[in-house]
Amino acid sequence: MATLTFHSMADSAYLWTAMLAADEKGVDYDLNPLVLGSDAHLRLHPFGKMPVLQHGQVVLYETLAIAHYIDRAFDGPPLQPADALGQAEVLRWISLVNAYVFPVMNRFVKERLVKPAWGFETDQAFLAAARDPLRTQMRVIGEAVAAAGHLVGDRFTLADAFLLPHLLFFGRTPEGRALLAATPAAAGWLERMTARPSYVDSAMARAYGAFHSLAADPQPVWPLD
Ligand SMILES: N[C@@H](CCC(=O)N[C@@H](CS)C(=O)NCC(=O)O)C(=O)O
Repeated sequence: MATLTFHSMADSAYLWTAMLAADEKGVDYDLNPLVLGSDAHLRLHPFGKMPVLQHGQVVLYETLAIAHYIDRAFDGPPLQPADALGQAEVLRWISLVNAYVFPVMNRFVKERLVKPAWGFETDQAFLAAARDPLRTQMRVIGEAVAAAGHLVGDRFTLADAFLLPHLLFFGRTPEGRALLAATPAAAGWLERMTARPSYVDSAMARAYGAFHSLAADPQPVWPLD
């Protein structure tokens, strides 16, 4: 039996963050697939979100708490700086991903790739309105990683683990590819993150592979300048 169990659907971006934290720490885990909104799911997470972590008797939901727990409960490289400012910067990035990146970048990918593939109509107004926030997000990400190679300082932290799934997905859209090409520091960060042993041949990389068949309409939804 693995040390940790994640209760989640396999393609959850937040699950991928939690798995990445475990892989960076060298902690093994397995996945208990959840049916969204099922009784079993709501017993584990009253708000019907995922992932949920189980470690023996410990059951935790909310990815920030899960990732923090994994970092503190196990040996392995620390995934947060020890100093007050470094920790605050990691928390700021996690907050930024939760408050701005997830609602815009993740939804953009769903509208652009997933909905058409599943036969649902895309919300064009959302796609158009996402342009400016996405440009701001990419600029801020690029500036951060240009400074020392990672979102916070020169080492992998939980901040990187929170952002990676979203930039990976976004890079599958023409708009994401264009913004990455225009932000070489962010593109370089993505390349380095996906070359890490925690990503190569990981459960996350395998789950992400399932999305490779989804192709966005190549016609850009905004000018790719
Ligand atoms: N605040 C939660 C958010 C988790 C979340 O939104 N997960 C998505 C999957 S990436 C989810 O559960 N989606 C199902 C839904 O919203 O119905 C956390 O940090 O864990």
